[in-house]
Amino acid sequence: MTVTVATTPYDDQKPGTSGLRKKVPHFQQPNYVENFVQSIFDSLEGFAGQTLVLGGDGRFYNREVVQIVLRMAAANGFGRVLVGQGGILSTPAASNVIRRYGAFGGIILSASHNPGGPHEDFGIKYNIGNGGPAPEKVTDAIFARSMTIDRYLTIEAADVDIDTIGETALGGMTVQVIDSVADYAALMETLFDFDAIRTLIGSGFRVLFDAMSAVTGPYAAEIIGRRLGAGEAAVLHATPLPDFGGHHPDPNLVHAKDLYDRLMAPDAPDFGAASDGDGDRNLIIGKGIFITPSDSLAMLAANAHLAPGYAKGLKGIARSMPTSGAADRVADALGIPLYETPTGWKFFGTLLDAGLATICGEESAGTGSDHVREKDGLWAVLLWLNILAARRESVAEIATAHWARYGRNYYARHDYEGVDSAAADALMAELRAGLGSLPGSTVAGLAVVSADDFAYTDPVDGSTATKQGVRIGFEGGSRIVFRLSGTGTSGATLRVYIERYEPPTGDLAQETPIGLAPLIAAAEAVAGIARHTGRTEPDVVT
Ligand code: G16
Repeated sequence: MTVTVATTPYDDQKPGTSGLRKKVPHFQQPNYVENFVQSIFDSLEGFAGQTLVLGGDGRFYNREVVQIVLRMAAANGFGRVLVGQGGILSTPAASNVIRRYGAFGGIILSASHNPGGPHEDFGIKYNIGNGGPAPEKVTDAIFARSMTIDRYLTIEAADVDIDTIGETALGGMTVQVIDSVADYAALMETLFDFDAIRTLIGSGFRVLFDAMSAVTGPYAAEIIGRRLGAGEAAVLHATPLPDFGGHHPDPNLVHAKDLYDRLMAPDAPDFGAASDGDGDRNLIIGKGIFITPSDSLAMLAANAHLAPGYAKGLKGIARSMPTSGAADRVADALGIPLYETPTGWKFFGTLLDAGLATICGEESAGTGSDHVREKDGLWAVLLWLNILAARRESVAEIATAHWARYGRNYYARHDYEGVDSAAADALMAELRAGLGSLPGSTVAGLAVVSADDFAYTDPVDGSTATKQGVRIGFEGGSRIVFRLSGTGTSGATLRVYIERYEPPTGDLAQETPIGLAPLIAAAEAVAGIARHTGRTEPDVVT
């Protein structure tokens, strides 16, 4: 029986870069989850009798929210919900399920790479029928509705068994519990040459994948461990835990340091990789060499034709603005367009749907293609393995040859986390106010040639996004970008992206911090990071 429950709005349910992310106790406030979910449903039209996909990264509170959403979906008139077994679906797997079964949309429960647990982070995100994150016009509508909401709909019913594959009736709706891995693994088999990768691994090539006690464990165990024959020991931290074992499931050099150390050791495996909480990010480390996400995008794009799914070539490449220009050079060489979008995978959706881009990537450890509408951690790992199997060269050899041909974009991102929001806003405001006078000036000895605040017009639907990051260009093609993260849950996170291009004839083997030192000094000089935030060092460098 449908029940209408009176509620009052919360004023902080504005989705960020990727859905609504808050601390668990924040989500546990009375009606907080219900308000947001009802605001999603109230912003959509035409879903009566349709299918919704539901799953999450298994973090603390996942199972409880699955039950809340199931009851509300039934009350709101969905015909069927496809839910991953145990409430588990990686973000790319959820995107695939939405597309494969022609679902109306999906709700993904995740705070991505943020830590999990009773006092850590949780998140709710809505994806549309193309399988991708809701575009801003939808998230704006959800937020607007959340500000006026006065009731939500649910049904009185016991919890559904979400651990057993099969169908259950819930009110007038069917709940179908599906295998979390099967459809995704089948999709990967259509894109990559599993035989060639199996042969590579069979010949003694050693792979180590760190699932970081997060959602990719079961996916990697099935695909890398079983189907590709690397064995159980090739997948570290393979069991998803509600608190990710107390770690940040963030595949970067800080939080995946153990993996990094193992790949730098004398007896290192040939290839190391990791993925994040919800399985959409990736970290790629070859024996003795870390590949930055921006370089990984460029190298994957340059070699993608070696995988069966991309043998016909790429239609275009898209990258977020702060991502380095390494992929631009590959697009140039391939004679295909390069699209520069704001940060947020949602901005790639229209380009992928319109067939303008095949491969997309972001500096924030995300790469993916038109096979789904999310970035995809395991996909990137498998494409790398396919390329390694086809070229029979090491990661280091592939990277060195790439730089020798295209030049190298030295790149680092400095994150200042948990900064006082007012201080971070003041820093950005001051930067914006000074943009007009920067070109032609010199900062810490470097000549500024351009300065602006990135604005974007989507070439497909004409939608616009402004204030997407302050970028300062220097003579010789170096660049610093400043923006505030849209995914944090406490205070503000200032991101400073630093890039310097070295042509093929230049020094391609510098240590990155040394290569970037003059720009790091310029970032401080132009933005007054220490003056505004009190911080003299970033918390995380990636
Ligand atoms: C999300 C978005 C990405 C974005 C990243 C960082 O990733 O999907 O497109 O690059 O956040 O965003 P920000 O710099 O605003 O924190 P994820 O993996 O957290 O879902």
